[in-house]
Amino acid sequence: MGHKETIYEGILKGDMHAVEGAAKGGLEEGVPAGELLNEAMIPAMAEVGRLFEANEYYVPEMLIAARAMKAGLAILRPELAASGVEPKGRVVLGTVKGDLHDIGKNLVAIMIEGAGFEIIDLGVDVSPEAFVQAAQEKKADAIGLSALLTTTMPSMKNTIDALQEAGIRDQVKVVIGGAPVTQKYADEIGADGYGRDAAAAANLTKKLLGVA
Ligand code: B1M
Repeated sequence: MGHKETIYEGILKGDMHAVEGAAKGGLEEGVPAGELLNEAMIPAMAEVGRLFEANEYYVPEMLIAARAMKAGLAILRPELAASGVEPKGRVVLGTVKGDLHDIGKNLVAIMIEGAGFEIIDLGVDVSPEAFVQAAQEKKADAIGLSALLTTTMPSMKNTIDALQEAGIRDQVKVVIGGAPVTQKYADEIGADGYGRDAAAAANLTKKLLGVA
């Protein structure tokens, strides 16, 4: 089995050691990190989602698959993000309050880092106040909000409102995304843009911050 197949199968089985080993092996053999990500990791996670929706996987299977994916991402991260130049701007990123999903957010972080920005990753379950505080302290150029649950999407609007109240809304661009999020929702809550996936989020950040 090749490295990509091992990564794919390893994520489905939740075998983090297999995924780590294959990610390292692939890189050592010169397989581009983006190829390992786009052709093995992301499709594997999509399959996990399909199996969950078909009631073939339950939360424990999802959890160990997610852990395996994160282990693989940790190996790819330096390769994906290697830019070696001064950051083009600072982006505060997090999954909104009440939401613990971070796989997509971590991918967005990697892609935005890869586009040359510094990422300040606040993790998951981030309150509007914490986003505002980080934006002020780090002098962020943009804020990225991720939500995977329809029930946590309103926290995106709450965060934009909190930025407004703190008087810094016009100093930061707000990019939102996550499976249930749409451009329509972004328009409704006054976000600056919506990224369908991690690559779109990185392109949008570049565009909004005027980076070629
Ligand atoms: Co959860 N979960 N989960 N889950 N989970 C979903 C999201 C769900 C759709 C599954 C389902 O029912 N079909 C469903 C949400 C339903 C809804 O609200 N409409 C759901 C549910 C219900 C739940 C729980 C409530 C389950 C329970 O406990 N009964 C619970 C909630 C916990 C909480 O957050 N408070 C829960 C828990 C979990 C786990 C912890 C077990 C695990 C998360 C582990 C982790 O993240 N560390 C998990 C997982 C893995 C999933 C699924 C299977 C996969 C999510 C994922 O990682 N996808 C998911 C089903 C699915 O999506 N089909 C599901 C892969 C990832 C690469 O894609 O995150 O969409 P995604 O990110 C993409 C884009 O959306 C976009 O770019 C990314 C990369 O291309 N993107 C952005 C994301 N953020 C962005 C930000 C941007 C721009 C683009 O700008 C800043």
